[in-house]
Amino acid sequence: LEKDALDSFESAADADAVEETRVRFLGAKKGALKDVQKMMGGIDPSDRKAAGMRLNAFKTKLQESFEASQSRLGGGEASGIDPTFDATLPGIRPNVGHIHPITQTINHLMEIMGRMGFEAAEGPEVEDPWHNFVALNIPEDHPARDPLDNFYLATASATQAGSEGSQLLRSQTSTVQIRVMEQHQPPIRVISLGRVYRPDAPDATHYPMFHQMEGLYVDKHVTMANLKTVLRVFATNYLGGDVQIRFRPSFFPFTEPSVEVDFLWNDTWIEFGGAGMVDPAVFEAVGYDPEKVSGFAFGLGVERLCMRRHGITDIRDLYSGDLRFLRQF
Ligand code: FA5
Repeated sequence: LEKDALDSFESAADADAVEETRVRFLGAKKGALKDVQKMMGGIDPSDRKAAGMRLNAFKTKLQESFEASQSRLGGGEASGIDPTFDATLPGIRPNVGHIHPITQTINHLMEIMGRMGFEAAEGPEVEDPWHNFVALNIPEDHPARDPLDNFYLATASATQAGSEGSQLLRSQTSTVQIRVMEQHQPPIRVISLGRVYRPDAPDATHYPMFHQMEGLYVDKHVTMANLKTVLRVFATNYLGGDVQIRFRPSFFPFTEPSVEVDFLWNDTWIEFGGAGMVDPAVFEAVGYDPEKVSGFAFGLGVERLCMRRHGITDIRDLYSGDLRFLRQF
């Protein structure tokens, strides 16, 4: 058996032959060495020790012969390839990230509004009181400018929070309306999607940082009927044909008349945003003639839209960073 085994290892011409020989002699189940081991049980106990030693020596010899043939053929440990490496085992899937549900929502909203001819516009998140308040007809003593309701920046140049030279994280995307109108003449048809910040206590529907979709349409003879149609078409496209939408009279300093926009959700009306006809004072602030143009504007909460569409019941889930939640989108 020994000669047969050693000859076989020596004459093996390729890795397959070496492996075949290994299985034949050293195989854990049916190898010849196993048969010899089984015979040990029948040996007289007084001879068993000597027989065991011989068997071990034989096993080592076979193992050495096997390794020698492996390295002769350039395989095995001698070649630096881990002999336990198995190329057929399934691999470990790398963790690949994906787009956050709010970014997905933003892309979707831009696509829907784009089909209605609205182009995307952007503005900075750090704003001055002119764009966040003054040009939007929000006077100095208005409660919306209260330092307790805004994140004013503690910059070196900042004078008193809320006054002329101060800076703040924008509290609404309506700032972009002003920036667009300052730089372009009508007709204007834009949307702006971005982050806004308010020191609101987090609960199921509020977060201190959230996103708004601002819309602005300025032309000759734009009416409230146009506003309602655009918002209805938008809501049907994003939330489905069966969505119910309601306009409630409201007040914003930068629109007149103003409405609040509600969608029916689980049998309750939920506020999604505000809208209205651009106030003549806003047109004057950007140098437009209110006698010659009219327009509508709206600002909707992006998180609430995303939540309504996907049945998310707590806004905080969106920002928890919990992968079990995020992987669902
Ligand atoms: C405004 O911010 C106005 N600028 C909207 C507007 C634009 C009116 C243009 C007229 C013309 P309001 O403060 O109501 O309005 O906020 C709009 C929406 O933002 C809310 O309806 C709500 O959907 C969302 N929102 C407000 N606060 C939070 C918050 N803390 N967390 C999440 N969403 C919020």
